[in-house]
Amino acid sequence: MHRNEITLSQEVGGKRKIVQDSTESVRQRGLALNDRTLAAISLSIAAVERDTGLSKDTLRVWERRYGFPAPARDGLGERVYSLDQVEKLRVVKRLLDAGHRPGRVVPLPLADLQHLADQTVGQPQRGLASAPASSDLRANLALIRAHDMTALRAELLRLLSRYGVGRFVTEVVAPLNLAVGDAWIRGQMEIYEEHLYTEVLQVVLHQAIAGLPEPAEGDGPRVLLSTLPGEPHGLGLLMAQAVLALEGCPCLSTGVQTPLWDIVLAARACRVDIVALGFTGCTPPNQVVDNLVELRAKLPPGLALWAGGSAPVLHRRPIEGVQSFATLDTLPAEVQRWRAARASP
Ligand code: B12
Repeated sequence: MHRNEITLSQEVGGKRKIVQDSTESVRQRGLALNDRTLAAISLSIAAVERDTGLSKDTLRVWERRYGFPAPARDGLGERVYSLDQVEKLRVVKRLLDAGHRPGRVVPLPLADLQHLADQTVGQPQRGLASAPASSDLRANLALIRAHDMTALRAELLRLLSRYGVGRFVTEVVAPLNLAVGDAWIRGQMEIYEEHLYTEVLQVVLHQAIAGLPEPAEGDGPRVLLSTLPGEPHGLGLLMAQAVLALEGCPCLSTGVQTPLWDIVLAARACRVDIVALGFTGCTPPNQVVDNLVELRAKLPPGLALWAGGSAPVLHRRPIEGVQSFATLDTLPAEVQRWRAARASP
């Protein structure tokens, strides 16, 4: 069966009819379906695994440990899950991805889970309310939800030319990222919509960077940007690259998930002064620290190692030989500091 496909059994003209459908389209057409039809929808454990990203083992363990999910059994004694249970599992999965523990979230009723999702993202309009161009951002969010990527690109390019690269990155893109992430936690945005958004934003940020003057020969610091394996988020990195390029730094990016040893090789071959990495909370804290300690030991002592992003561990306590950045605001001053240190004998 195709991904997310489920079995709908409907009574049609007195006969039982089996219909294959996806949970996505059932959700979208939900209002058109009557309660009897919805009650008849059931998913196999394999379909639930595909739909939620929760493994069959996890589903069975939770059933034993927390009494949820509580699947019915079909004629063959196999587990079958109602649409309501799958909806709740999707919310649970989002909260787990955002860092909550199963013991805390799985036993909660759906209303409490939704409340927890709201608390997890903080203020209801976190990203939007703080942005000077909040009405523009609301419009951009609506374009993502409408899947109008052509209009989104045009709108972002308009904001880029209105605010300039620096303000565009910190005042338009940063709050929009927060708003998109929050919408996903709340279940108002799907992962494929995050992908659509990322693709458009990458094009616009690359265009912004390409439009900046080339650094003069001999300008520094030369910066190599990347993320390590396990960290798929590259927008923070691209935003950092835009700010660095605006400061006149020659930048090289290997994109996301470059093996540690390749970063060492690239840093040496490209004669960079700084290696700059991005981390979100998706990379386990121990992995962040271990990787940074290992990389620090493998890089020449004179080469700076910068680490930015929302991974909490970066900002908890300093890692020797690593400079951490919680936002992009301090980046220009740090570039100046690097230049001043190089200029002084
Ligand atoms: C787009 C996006 C995706 C895209 C990424 C595509 C890509 N090529 O980048 C896709 C769809 C692939 C994705 C996947 C996932 N994502 Co995602 N994603 C996002 C989103 C909306 C923006 C991504 C991003 O790059 N953020 C990172 C940067 C822009 O933000 P930042 O870390 O706060 O960094 C700031 C500064 O620190 C600085 N900075 C960042 N890096 C650097 C580097 C340097 C050198 C410097 C100086 C500064 C700096 O710049 C930023 C300024 O705003 C965020 C929402 C958010 N709030 O960020 C979620 C988010 C990061 N994703 C999240 C999650 C949970 C996931 C998934 C597990 C599930 C999902 N949402 O699909 C998977 C990961 C799968 C895996 N293999 O691990 C969570 C992480 C939660 C946590 N535990 O911390 C977030 C925060 C959403 C949320 N609100 O929960 N995601």
